[in-house]
Amino acid sequence: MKSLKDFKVSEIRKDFPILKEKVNGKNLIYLDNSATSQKPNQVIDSIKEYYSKYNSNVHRAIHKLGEEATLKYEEAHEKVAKFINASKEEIIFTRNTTESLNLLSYTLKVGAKDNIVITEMEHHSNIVPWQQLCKRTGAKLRFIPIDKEGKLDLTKSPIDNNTKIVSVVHVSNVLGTVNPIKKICKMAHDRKALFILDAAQSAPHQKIDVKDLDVDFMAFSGHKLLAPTGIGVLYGKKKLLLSLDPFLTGGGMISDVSKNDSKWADLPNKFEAGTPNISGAIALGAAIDYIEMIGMDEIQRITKDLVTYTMEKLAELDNISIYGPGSEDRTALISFNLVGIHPHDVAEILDKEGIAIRAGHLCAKPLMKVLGVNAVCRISPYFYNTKEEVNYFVSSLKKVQEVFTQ
Ligand code: C6P
Repeated sequence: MKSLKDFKVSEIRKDFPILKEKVNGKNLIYLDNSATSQKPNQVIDSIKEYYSKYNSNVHRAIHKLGEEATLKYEEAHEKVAKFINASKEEIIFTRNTTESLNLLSYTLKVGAKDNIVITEMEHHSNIVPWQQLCKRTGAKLRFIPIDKEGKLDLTKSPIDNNTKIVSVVHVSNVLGTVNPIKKICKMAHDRKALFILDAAQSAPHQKIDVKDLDVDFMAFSGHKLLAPTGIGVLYGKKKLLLSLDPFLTGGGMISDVSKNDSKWADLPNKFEAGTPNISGAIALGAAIDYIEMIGMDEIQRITKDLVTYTMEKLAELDNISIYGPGSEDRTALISFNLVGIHPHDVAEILDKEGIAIRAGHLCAKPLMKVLGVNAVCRISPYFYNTKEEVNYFVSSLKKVQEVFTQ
């Protein structure tokens, strides 16, 4: 018999048209939400509405359509600001987490005697920009190591008086580990270093209060939280954003231009050069409305419950390695390997069953090296997934093992 909660999920699923699709002749079971989430009708409709009813540029036009587009675009800044407890001028729209982190790596200043601290569990987007900054300036890149469980070993933190930037992932896209951000942020601030949070994997799953965490900057992507691709967010404390030079220059980000000089526009426009992704920003606002309608606490509860359930079911399998900590310290996702079977083979066979998971190095090659593997399989449920889907996934994994042991 269906419980009230199951009923609610079945209602929620009706909002996501793609979940009715067949893949390889089978019902789609989408378990790759950490790569990108699916989109509800409310988000898809908001894009259609923009293009069919008030498509126009923002901050430029005197006409009615331009006014409406500008109003909705500004409203999107406000919704994102409220979502993370920031103010509107502290929200910069970018393309994604990667661009937000690059913006910082090109605008923050470090010198040859300084160091930048990240961790062994970072996504390439929170490694490569800092490597490049170090190459440009002579600064050193240092890593907080992970322990055997897949948690950060803060007793071995390299943060010192020469650390200028500490940039850390909130939830690892490989291990699912939820890091103790308040604690690491304080460690950075105690040494007068800036703290940057990569919230790409946490923003879709939990409430984030930038004031409570006291992070200086935070980056996340819209596409992992129900919004379209091509819209991302950089949050920054107002006084810090005011102190930085702009990243990209040109139209939309100036207050005055003469032949030889320019003055910057107020925040956030100073960091939003050129025509922005207007429909993407509006759709991100619609995605936030949807998340708030369901309730972030409820989303967190459903996903956490699914992750815990999946961990229990996977424990029934022989010859499986699961990476990262137990359910109490993780959220959102589970990476694993079936002994003797390449992750790409696992993903390919599951795909024939209509099940979408991710397999590969997950854009975290340094972490793969620490784990002693080249690749992993990853399942990442979201609040519209069900235990029935998890059951089918686990029984299909058992079949994969049978195929390879024949
Ligand atoms: N991780 C994954 O399947 P972009 O591509 O800019 O929207 O997000 C980059 C990024 C940054 N940090 C973390 C922790 C991430 O997980 C990601 C994206 C996807 O794991 C795509 S590789």
